[in-house]
Amino acid sequence: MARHLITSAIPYINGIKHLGNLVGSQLPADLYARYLRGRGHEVLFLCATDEHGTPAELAAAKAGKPVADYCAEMHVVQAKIAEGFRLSFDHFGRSSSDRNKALTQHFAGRLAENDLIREVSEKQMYSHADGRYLPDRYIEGTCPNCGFDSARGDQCDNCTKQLDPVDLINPHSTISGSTDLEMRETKHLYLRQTAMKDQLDTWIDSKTDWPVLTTSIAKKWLRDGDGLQDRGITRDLDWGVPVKKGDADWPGMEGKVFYVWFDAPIEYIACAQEWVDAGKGADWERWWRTDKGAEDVTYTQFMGKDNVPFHTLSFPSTILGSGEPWKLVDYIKSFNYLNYDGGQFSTSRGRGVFMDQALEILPADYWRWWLLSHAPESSDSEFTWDNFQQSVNKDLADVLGNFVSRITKFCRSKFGEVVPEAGAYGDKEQAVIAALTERLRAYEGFMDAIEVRKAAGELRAIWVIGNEYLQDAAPWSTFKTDEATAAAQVRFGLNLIGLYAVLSAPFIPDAAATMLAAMKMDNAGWPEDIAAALNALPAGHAFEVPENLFRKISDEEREEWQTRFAGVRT
Ligand code: B3M
Ligand code: ZN
Repeated sequence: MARHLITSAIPYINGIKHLGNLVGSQLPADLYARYLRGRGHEVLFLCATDEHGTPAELAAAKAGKPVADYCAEMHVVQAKIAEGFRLSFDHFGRSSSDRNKALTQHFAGRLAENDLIREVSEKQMYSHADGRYLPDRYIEGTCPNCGFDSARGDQCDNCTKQLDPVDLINPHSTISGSTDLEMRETKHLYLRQTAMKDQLDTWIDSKTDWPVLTTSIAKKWLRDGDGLQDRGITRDLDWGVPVKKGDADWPGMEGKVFYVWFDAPIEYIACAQEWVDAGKGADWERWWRTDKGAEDVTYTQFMGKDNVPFHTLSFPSTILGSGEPWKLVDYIKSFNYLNYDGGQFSTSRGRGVFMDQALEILPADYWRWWLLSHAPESSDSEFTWDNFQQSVNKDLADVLGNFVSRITKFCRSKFGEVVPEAGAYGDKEQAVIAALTERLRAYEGFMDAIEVRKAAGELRAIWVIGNEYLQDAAPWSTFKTDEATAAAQVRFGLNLIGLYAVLSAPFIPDAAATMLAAMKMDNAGWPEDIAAALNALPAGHAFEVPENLFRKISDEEREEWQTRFAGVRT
């Protein structure tokens, strides 16, 4: 048994995420957490809402609410949706927690002591129309790196380059649209990432097993062009973690807060403290402090590609620069983008399916299966309603659902709702055991490597084997001439359901729970040995025919949904 710390990028508090966001971080992180738990490992799976910075301020202003109230409400909304998708976080924290405040100030103090912070008097964009400075998302303009015309003040969404508001060409205020901007002198703190360059370089180079997507982005910003830059880590905003050096005031920094991307990753640690505070755990240090047991922990982070620079450069600078024994990430799984029906998901235009809407039309498993089996790993991928309908109707309804329904109903009609006793497994069953054993090892290999699509492919193949067996053995025909053999075939099929439940649970936890409940199996562990697993249900064991596991999506529904989600959400 190993110990695994897993974090998903923490979603911004402003609004509800779309399916593209979900498949880029939280969902695959949940898949991995469920898989590792299923294999008997000790897992701490953390996520939180990212509550500071301009996105939160802008959204609260739009909603006409004080920002703290807005965040508290939206946290509850997001937690509920996460539960709806069966995201099995051990804790869903908040970056605005007191724990994160204290820890963020602590890190800043340590970095200052280690001479990794410099104070800079600099020019910032001041908007006359808005009567305030315009940090980050309060300002948009053309990216100096790639020419994209709506790059934000802190990052270009097109080329992922980290920016400062003053870098933008033709900037304007996103509050008023005003271009009446003036550069004014103000003092800020910079994290001396340049001083960390060699350490980061060596560290990234040592990660030879990381996805190319992760290391290529990291190396690009470490080595290309001007290389790694020092980063401003404070902002002229009201909402955020007040700038302090540990517990002490920071002269000249009164009224300023830390930049949201400075405190957000620190929440990964604070969240473990919140988990203990909530009475769900006893000891957070054994997960996060290498002097307190965390050297045995394997730490995996999940995120979309736009978040990679912050996790490969900025946050490691904070951790390494502190000079304290904090756990560094061991593996970063990053994702490309999921597009929507010939274009992009768009939060502002309401284009695509958002997490709350998805659950209104179909249960979580349908979405989980499609999203994970089409995860944008090696390249961007695309959601189309056609493809979604086909996947659900074929993989879930025709293959898995149909298998479970046929075997249980046939058993009920001929032998009753108990596992039949007669007969023994023969050549056909041995062949299936051999085929499944091979597929299972491949499935485990892909899950261990977090190759999500390939793992889904193996799971589908495992389901298909059962269907083909049933077709070939045809107990309904066998029964006419040889009741004992038919009984053995049915017993084999019923046992396959239990096996499928365990193997499928990381992808489709609700259907898996229904299957286990129907077979009245509560303590089904991971099948180390397929032959043994397919003898788990003894003759005479009672079961129940479950409700249909999945329903099909009709052509009318597909068309209706396609129109409905084309871009009108208000
Ligand atoms: N909140 C970006 C996002 O929601 C950002 C991730 C923070 S991870 C520390 O996509
Ligand atoms: Zn750009």
